[in-house]
Amino acid sequence: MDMILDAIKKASIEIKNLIETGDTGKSQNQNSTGDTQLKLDIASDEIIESYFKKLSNVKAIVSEEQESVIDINQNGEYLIAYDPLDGSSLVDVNLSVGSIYGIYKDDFKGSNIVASIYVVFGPRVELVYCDGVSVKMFRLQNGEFNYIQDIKLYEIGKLQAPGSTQQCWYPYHKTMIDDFFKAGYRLRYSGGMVPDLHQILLKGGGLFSYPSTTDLPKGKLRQLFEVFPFALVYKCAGGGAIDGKHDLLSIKTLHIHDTSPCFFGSNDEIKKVIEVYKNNG
Ligand code: P6P
Repeated sequence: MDMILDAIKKASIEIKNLIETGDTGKSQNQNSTGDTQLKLDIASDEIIESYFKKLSNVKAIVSEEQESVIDINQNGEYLIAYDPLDGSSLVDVNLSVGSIYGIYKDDFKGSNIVASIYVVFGPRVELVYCDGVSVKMFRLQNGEFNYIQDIKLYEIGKLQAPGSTQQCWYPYHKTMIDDFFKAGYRLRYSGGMVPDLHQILLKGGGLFSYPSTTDLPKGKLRQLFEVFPFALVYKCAGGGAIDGKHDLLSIKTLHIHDTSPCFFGSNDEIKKVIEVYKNNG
């Protein structure tokens, strides 16, 4: 795992430089889910893939920016699914973005995830590593990633990050979101999954939701390289991660670009979601 972590650190330093100086324009290409790819998406993906291709312990990789699985080394121990630059369109308005990595063994599915890493490119570059037990944060300082702290969630939080288009929410979901705000939760939503989830973790708790909606019944966020990596982080930080009814790491993956409705949060908030969704959705 150290070789993978080291490769991600080196790739992240190159991606940081790319964000600061690269072309943020659109490419002529679309990714597998039909999103127009930004030049930053493609360039970040190329950087990461170039590092992973050198690792003897990596069997195959899956990227949000590429249609199919890429075989690396048939004797490799690990499978990696990654989103090279999630929320890349936010770079144009100078908001934080991030990379997300899920490390799997034997098969690309939630129950086989063994570690996750995400990197936040914001005022500071921070890397969070979850080995399935603890959640550790590192900060880029003078070219090195230095350990800063372990991350733990309180049983209840204060922040709410309600994703997707509100007009497409089901009534029971809208009522639940409104009830959290009536209880005094503060709205914290930038449209970037990585900084939005990182903020809730560092502030001790709350709820991030990207539900099933009338326009996206299976949600928007991808299982292998967005949902499952953060599900592992939130569970290891002492919180929960569900699709409304089930533990996210127990759901089935039929295709490498499958999505899932998702809720990440402190235990008290997750219990409230389960209460609302047990008779709905
Ligand atoms: P919406 C960014 O495009 C992204 O994939 C995630 O980073 C983010 O949480 C979500 O989409 C935002 O989607 O529909 O709320 O704008």
